[in-house]
Amino acid sequence: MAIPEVDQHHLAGSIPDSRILIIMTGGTICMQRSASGFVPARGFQDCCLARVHTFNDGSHPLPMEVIINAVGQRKSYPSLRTPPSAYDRQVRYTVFEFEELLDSSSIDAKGWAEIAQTIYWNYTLFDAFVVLHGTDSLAYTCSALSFMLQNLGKPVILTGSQAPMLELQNDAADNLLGSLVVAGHFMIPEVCLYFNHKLFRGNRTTKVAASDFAAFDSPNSPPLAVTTSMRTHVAWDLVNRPTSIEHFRIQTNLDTTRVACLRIFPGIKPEMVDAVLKLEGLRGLVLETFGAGNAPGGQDNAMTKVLAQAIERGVVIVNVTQCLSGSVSPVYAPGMTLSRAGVVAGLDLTSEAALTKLAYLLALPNATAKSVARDMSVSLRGELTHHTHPIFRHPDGALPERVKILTALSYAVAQGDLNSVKDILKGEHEYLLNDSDYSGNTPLVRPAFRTVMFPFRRFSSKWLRIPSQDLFRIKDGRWLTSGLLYQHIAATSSSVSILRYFLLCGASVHLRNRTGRTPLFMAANAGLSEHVLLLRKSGAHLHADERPVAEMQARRRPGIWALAGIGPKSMKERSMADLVEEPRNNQSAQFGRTGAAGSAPS
Ligand code: ASN
Repeated sequence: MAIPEVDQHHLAGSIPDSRILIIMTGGTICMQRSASGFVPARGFQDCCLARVHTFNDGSHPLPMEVIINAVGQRKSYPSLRTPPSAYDRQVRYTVFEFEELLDSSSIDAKGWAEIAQTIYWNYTLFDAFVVLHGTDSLAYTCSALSFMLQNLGKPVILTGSQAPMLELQNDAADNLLGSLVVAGHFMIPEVCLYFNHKLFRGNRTTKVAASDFAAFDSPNSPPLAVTTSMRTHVAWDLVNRPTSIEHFRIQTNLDTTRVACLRIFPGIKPEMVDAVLKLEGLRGLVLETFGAGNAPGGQDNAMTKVLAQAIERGVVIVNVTQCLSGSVSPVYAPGMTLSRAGVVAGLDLTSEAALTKLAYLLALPNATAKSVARDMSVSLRGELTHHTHPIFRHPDGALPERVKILTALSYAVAQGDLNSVKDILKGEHEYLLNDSDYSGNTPLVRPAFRTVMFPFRRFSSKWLRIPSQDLFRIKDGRWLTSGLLYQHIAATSSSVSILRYFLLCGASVHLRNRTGRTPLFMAANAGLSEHVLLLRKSGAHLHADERPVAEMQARRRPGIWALAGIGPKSMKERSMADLVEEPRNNQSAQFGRTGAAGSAPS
């Protein structure tokens, strides 16, 4: 039997490729000159990428299949492979172009739904998604998608450029390559924006420059990652992860036609505000106020009355600041008056996030003005800052201390001892679970020895054999742990409750170890049906590269592999059965993954 293409690559000694779907929506990045100015042009992969060595190593990989509609129709697209990165990994990708390529000033909720659906249909076929988009409305699209994609377990990175890829001097190549490297190497399961060497949480961004290459910023939230020279430094303690046992799903019907945004200015007339608030059908208004959330007027002032009457009629009014950074807080009398009138404090939401969040919340089934007003001040996807959130930082611990902790943890997992696991992870050590990536994102210790013996003198008299490559990697001369260890060991641990605990703490079900195996594969291979079911419930699926091997295994043990998603239906039918499942509109579930990075369930 022919060895699958990816395995041949694997046998050559490299880390398995990452598979990325690039979704092209338009924007300057793909534009060409025309008589009427720059306009989007088709054929981006052939024109702009195939001839450039950094985007094409010339290895002619097989085509990639892309699902192009809700009934699961697949189409093959030519794929390209980047040369190996500094982390010794190659990224294989294909560009899927939307039928109509847009200048992003024309995008609306329909375009956002198209992006969300394309990701949803292709979720199990790719490791990550890069969306190419114009910069004008990019921050709005990032914010909208962050709410539309629920229980997201894989990276979705949006980017674009200020100058087209085909211009001699451009930022397009750097932005796209940086996005591919981050998406293909680091498990950051959020909707992000990559621009000018920085990765931002998408719903915190705003466009700050009309033509500078440093076009975006996220003034109230530090970047999630920064690329310097050949390395990417991820702020793992800031990364949000899904922390509920649920599938990825989408909500596409945003109520954008009944929300509006109004900027207060000195001398603005109450009648003007009233006219906006009385627009037919209006259900939500983002009010951009001065400083810490102040607007003209006093207690019995006409402006305050206009706002209070609208709130009485059921319009949700959200107060955000016109300032680039900082939060709305009722410290001054005018701000206090607004909140007494029922205006919701949007804290440090950007206008883009406030507007799209309103549209999202208003479209939820059973949404009321009261529920929307309440949820506008709560962080759903890290879009605003709760000052009470705990933040777990990575201490620059010396190796021996970390080894002790890790060794104890591995031992407890291997023994199925949940109480010890909780004890070890408690408090400051919870950051360990967030310190995970696609194995190989930094050079792993790749010694000749496949396993390492760790002494447990402090914890026990025993020694433990652990595959070294799953334990440590070295980054900039420092030893760091790989979170892979826990998911993978837990997937085959005798205790399913440890696996559940890790999942509720935000452990990723999609990470693969150095041999390209997911926790689901390992659990199925070990014949652990309860573990397999729990992983599937949490959105785990076999990686496209694992399927050929899994299908062979399924001939011997069909039962367990059927639970993992292989047969008795054909592979195609089964993955489609997963995919076409209607997104559930379970409101309580929407808020299941909102905890701060590293926050653990009690
Ligand atoms: N007008 C362009 C767009 O948003 C601007 C850009 O992409 N730099 O599509």
